[in-house]
Order: sequence, then C-alpha cells, then structure tokens
Amino acid sequence: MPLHLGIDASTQSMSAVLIDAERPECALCESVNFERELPQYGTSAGAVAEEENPLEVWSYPLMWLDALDMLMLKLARRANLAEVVSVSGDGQQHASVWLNTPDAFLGLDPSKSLSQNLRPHLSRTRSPIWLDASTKEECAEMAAAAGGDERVLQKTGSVMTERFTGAQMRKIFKREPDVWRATRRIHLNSSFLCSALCGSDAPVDFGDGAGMNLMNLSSLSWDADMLGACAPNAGEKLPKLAPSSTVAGCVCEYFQKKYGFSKGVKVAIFTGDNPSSLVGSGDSSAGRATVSLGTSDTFFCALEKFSAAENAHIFGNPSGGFMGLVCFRNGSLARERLKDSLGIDWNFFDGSFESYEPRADSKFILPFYADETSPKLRATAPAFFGFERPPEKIETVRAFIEGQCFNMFLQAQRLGGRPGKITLTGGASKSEAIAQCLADVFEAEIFTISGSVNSAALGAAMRAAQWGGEESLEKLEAAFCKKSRFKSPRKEAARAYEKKIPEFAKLLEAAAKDK
Ligand code: XUL
Repeated sequence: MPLHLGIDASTQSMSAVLIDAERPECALCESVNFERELPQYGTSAGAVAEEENPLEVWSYPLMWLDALDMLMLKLARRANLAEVVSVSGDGQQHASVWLNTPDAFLGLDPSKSLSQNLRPHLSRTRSPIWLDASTKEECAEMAAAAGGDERVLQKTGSVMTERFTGAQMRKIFKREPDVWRATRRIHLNSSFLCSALCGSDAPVDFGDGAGMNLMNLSSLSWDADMLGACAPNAGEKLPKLAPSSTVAGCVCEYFQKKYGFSKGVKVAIFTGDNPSSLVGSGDSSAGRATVSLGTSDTFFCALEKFSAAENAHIFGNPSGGFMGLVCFRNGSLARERLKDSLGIDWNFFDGSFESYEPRADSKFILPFYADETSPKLRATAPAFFGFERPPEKIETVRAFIEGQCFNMFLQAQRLGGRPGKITLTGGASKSEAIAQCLADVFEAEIFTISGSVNSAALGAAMRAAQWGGEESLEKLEAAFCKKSRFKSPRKEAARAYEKKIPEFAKLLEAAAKDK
C-alpha cells in the first residue's frame, strides 16, 4: 500500500500522520511532546523566555532534530516505513535556524543522531520563534529604510512585524556580529527540517517565505529593498524560494538505513503551519474560510490574488494563489477570564445562545482584556457601551461573544469577499454559542471537521500525496476533510447584526485611535 507521510513541527510538539489515499479511515498518528519527552532542553511548552526580558523567546533546533529522530522511531515501531512513497511537512512560522554552511545536510551519518550530525554546523544554538516580540526597534528601522509601513505592506503582504524573520535577522546582525559573519545559511524551521530529511539544502516555500517581511508577493522572489533594509549580505544567506508544489529531493540515506525508508521516496518542500492547516481543513479554494479558536484566535482563507490588507498577513497558499490570515490576541484566554470573572462554567457560556434572539439595540462590549493586534489597540479590560444598568451575566456573555465575532467579521472583511462556509477548528470549536454567533454575523454555514487528526499534519500528508504521489486535491479533500454542518445563519439575527456591526465598528475605531 503506498503511504504518504506528513510531519508537523509545531511550537509544543512534533506530530506525524501517515495516510493511505484509498483507506482514509486508517490514518496513523504519532507525536513527540517537547517539554515532556525532551526535558533536557528545559523548555516550557516548547519555548524559553528570557527571564529579564520576557519579550525575547526562543527554542532549540537541536531539540527539533532529536524530536524528528524520536518521531521516526515511534513510527517505525508501528508501521512499515518501506511503504512510504512521499513525505512533506510544515513548521511553526517565522522561526529561523542559523548554520555556518549550506552543505550541512550532505552525508548525514546514520551511526550518529541528527543533532550530533548537525550540531557542528549551527552558528547559533537558539532559534528565535514566533512568540518573540523583542524587535520593535528593528521593525521601525526596516520600515523607515524600505520607504514606510504602507510600502512594506504592499511589497510583503504584512507591515513590519516583530515575530517575522526579517526583523529577527536584523536584530542578530546588530547584536551578534560574530554570529552574523559566521552564518552562511538561514533556514526557517520548515525548510531546515525538510533539508535534514532530504540530506540537502531545501528551498523555502511561498507559504512560509511570506512570513519573513523579505519576500515580494508580486514577484514571488526575495525583495532587494527589504533585504537591504534587513542587513548586509542578507540575501546570500537565504535559501532559494520555490512554489509549494516543488519536490526538493528524496528521503536521504540516513532515514533509509535507520528507519527503513525505501530509496526514491519523494519529499515535497515543507510549508508553514497555517498554510498547511488551510490544506488540512479542506479550505484551499476561495469562498471558504477557517476560524481556529485557540490561545489566540485566527481567521484564514484562500485568496485568488495578492491584495494587501491592514491588520492581516498575506502568505502563499500551498495549493496556488495566496491566503489571508488575521490573528486575534484576545482569544481563548480572554474568554476564560470572562468566565472566571463572572463565576460561570463553560456550560453556561456555551448555552448562552440557546433561545436567544438578537435585537438591533446599541448594547456592545469591546471584548479585550489585553492589547489587541487586530485592530491595534491598548486594553486591560472589556469596555461596556449602551447598558443602562449592570447587565445580567447572560447578557454579558452574549455581548462579549458578539464583540469577538463582530471584530473578526470587520477584520476579515478587509481581505475581500465573504466566505459562505466556515470551518471551525481549535479548542473552543465545540462551543454552540460561538458557532451560532459566527453563523449569524458572517451569514455563513459553520462546519466542524469530523476526524481528530491535527489539520496542519493532515495538510502536510495531503501535500505529500498530491505533489510527491500524484493524488488529486479533490480526491484527498473528499477522503480526509469530511465535515459536519454545525450551525446555520438565522435570517432575523443576521438582519439585527447588519445594523449593529457599523455601530460597533465606530466604537472600535475610537478605541484604536486612543491607543
Ligand atoms: C502566524 C504565527 C503563528 C505560528 C505558530 O503568523 O505566528 O500562528 O505560525 O503557530
């Protein structure tokens, strides 16, 4: 049976899913949790924050390599890896890996571990990751050098963003000149792991490359102005850019000898975790969107054309074209704080839309407990508007959820189009209240994914099957992205919200101005 392997290198763990396109029910999943299974690195949920400056957050490339060895060992115990015909993967976006040579991956020795093989080639043992927010100064410098925020947005699909790799590279160039000089290759987490797998220097795909503020989304190449704004010789240190459909090579001898892979197993280049989730959620084509409700909430959707949008990030869509992503900092943590402050439980929270008929009144909550990124505003507590008396608990919950959904709708609208179908994923995706409110606010059908496979890892396995194994995306989506309809929009509620949303937008705008 030809099997396709997807590897998802996320922040807290590395997971694998092995699929057979003819037998979708038999997907095999394995995972390595960084904090628990690789305690020697001392990470907390896969990351380390600097004690004196918690804005600085990193992880360890050697830990990721140890996890890859561990994951392969676990897989080899449960499956015959000689049956794998193609592999692909994805990684947390923005994280950079610093190497003293692009040839580091050649001739990996199977008598040693991956980390032993590659340790001598790291010019820096730490990898700044997406949780790092320490590059405010470098963002300002790069924006100024490249002609201002708007120009950077139009070129790279995002304004200068602290966690993005370009600003992180500039920071290391400024503060660690020896490291900068010694470095001849800067990989992303995704292209680094792909390189290890095929034993050669792999390209960065358009999906993950767009998360660096260095790629020009019109020409799909490294942008000379952005590279110039970043640091001297930055371009020479980066891998090539390539479409996500590129086959980088074959699984190298290291994995053949150690874990039983066959010769000639194709490796489709890795992408970022969000682009991979777009594929794994079955939302690769325009007109649909995914809402992931997690620590922070994200909204993302496929876009046919590149069009920059304020507060959004545009990345390459692995299936062709682009994708827009909006990230909301006040997600599950904000909902949890509301629940705790009201002394209610999740059943009360989730049941709050049962027999609720929204009216077009002017009662609103701006649902932010902390500074928000979309839109950019400062906040420490939710703000109440239009309530004559302190609201009942249930009223508070409803207005809070409405506030989150109104904001998501307003920010998502900037990406153009209106999704008729939304797939809900993430921890809070079972919430009846949030699902109903999203359905009414977006006037969209809400679906949840039937299987329990993590959507990024599944997307990676689907990409392996598509580009390395020649399966069609349509067939893969029909087999692996089965969804159930969860909630439908209600006409009356949608009409009420149509009136309320412009009023909410004004309150939001005023709050953002005050920042
Ligand atoms: C996206 C982002 C995160 C990471 C980790 O811009 O920073 O979603 O990809 O999941």
